[in-house]
Amino acid sequence: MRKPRKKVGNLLNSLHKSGKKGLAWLIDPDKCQNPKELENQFRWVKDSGLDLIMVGGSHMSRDNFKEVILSVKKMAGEIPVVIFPGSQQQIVGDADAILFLSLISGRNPEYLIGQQVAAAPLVANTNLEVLPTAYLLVNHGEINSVHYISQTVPLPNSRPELAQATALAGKYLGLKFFFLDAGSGSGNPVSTQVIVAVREVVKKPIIVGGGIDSVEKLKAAYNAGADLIVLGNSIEKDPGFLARVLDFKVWYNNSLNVN
Ligand code: 1GP
Repeated sequence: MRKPRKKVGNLLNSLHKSGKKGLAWLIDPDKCQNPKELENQFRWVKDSGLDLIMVGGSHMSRDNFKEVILSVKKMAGEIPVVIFPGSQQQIVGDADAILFLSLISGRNPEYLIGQQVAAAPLVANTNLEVLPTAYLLVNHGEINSVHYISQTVPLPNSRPELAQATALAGKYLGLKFFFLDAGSGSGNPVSTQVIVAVREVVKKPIIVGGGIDSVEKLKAAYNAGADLIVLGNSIEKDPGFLARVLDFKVWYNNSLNVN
């Protein structure tokens, strides 16, 4: 088996080390009726400065995962395409990397280790770069698809010390990337207090997503210590939002003087 280049891990680590902020677009394959259309509509993305494209979803009612990955790869050009798997069914070797997640905010063994055991031999047969990632669901108590499907409750936004302890446990377990997610389409994103608390104890890349639908929310998450922000629903609703936040990211990084 060929060893994949550590392209995405290096990219996330260099964002974190430089202080530069990154942006990822999450595509939910279940919402892709026609992947070719997506490819045509977003041809401009390959030259846009977007850092990553993630593909995945907590619930799949279509059998189109590989087809979507292939279309997204064509659209992405040099931008890495990363699988953000909702289950072991979302593993194909045509992407560049996979977030190998453990849902450590939950207490469901199936999402802590069960799916991972089933997925590991499938991943080993690909050239996917594996990104060992602590996955923490955090929000205002809303139950979104991801909570329902995983049968776990989110960490409360109002208790940053619980998120901090959970992230610290992930760090001591050796996980290398940390994803704080409020859940797709969440009414409230992960609180800045939670991001700050996790940032205090984790000197690794922190990815934040869920319910970020304005430049103000994006900026607040960056200021709190997020290295990479993931946007899904806001781009589905308004594709122009992607271009606006990309402009903002350039402005923000220039203002930090870390380029
Ligand atoms: C969901 O973090 C992602 O897992 C993105 O969420 O769709 O709310 O942007 P949104």
